[in-house]
Amino acid sequence: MEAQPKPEILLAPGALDAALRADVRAGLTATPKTLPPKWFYDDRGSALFDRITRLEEYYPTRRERAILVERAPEIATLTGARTLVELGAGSGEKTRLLLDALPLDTYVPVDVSGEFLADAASKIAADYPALTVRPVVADLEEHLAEVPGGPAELVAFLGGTIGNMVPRERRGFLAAVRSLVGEDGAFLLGADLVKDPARLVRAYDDAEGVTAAFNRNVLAVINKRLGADFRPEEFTHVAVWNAAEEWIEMRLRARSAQTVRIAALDLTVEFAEGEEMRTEISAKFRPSGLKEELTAAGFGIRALWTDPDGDFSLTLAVP
Ligand code: AVJ
Repeated sequence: MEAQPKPEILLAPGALDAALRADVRAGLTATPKTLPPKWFYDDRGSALFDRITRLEEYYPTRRERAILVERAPEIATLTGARTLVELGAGSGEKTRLLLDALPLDTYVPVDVSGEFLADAASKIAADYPALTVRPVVADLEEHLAEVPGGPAELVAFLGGTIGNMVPRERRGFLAAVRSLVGEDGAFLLGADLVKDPARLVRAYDDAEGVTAAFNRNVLAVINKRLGADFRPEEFTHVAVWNAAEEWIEMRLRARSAQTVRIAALDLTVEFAEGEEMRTEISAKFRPSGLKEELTAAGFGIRALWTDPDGDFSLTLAVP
């Protein structure tokens, strides 16, 4: 039996808590109010996201998996990667497609949630006994430069999470990934594509209300971690397509005028009836734009694959 992989922790103690406080204070005192999507993912939020990925309306996970199933052998031949660094390591299901296809000796899952990571890493370690698993707890916005890798590594950022960043954030992030990849690595990026707005909105406003519960859960997270008294059921889930920016926006709309107290911040916030607070952007891309952004960050495009319906993309970028 392999020893349990022990996560390497790049996050300073208390750093996440400080980031949550700073984000909530800045977001709730801004006009319009906003909250970053990063805080959706406590245990309940992660379980709700997991349900989202299996919804009929939410196509990205299935489409990306289909591309991976088809292209994993090519990714293996084109990169010959021995180390896989996975940024924002998911629940591991798509990861396994890469682990099965690549001649890896090391897998480095990187995630901000230590518990989630330790759990996912030990499952992988148990199923791939010949693989060295080195989980790293890190904030992707802060610690990319310190993530350990190795020569001939493949850095993967799957799921379309790049869509959570605005263009300026993407520029900084892609530049940091470019440094991480070095001169003989490669970068595998999953990104959702622009399509019929009605389908996009449905993917973010499902009939069962799972996405609505996921969206409201951020209020429960703030209640629990910062002693706030949000009443999540007093907020309506809203998903809109912003055609100018080409992103989906999720918002929470106050059903009534209300006052919310955030004890840990000594902050009181007023909501007007109908006031909307943005909780997530999920940018959708065009292949041309993806290529431009990657090229601007210093990458060359080795391949850009989509599923047969052209819904989702997987780009293999190289130095
Ligand atoms: C995990 C950021 C890729 O943007 O599609 C799913 C999150 N939000 N439904 C996405 C999400 C609402 C998801 N990402």
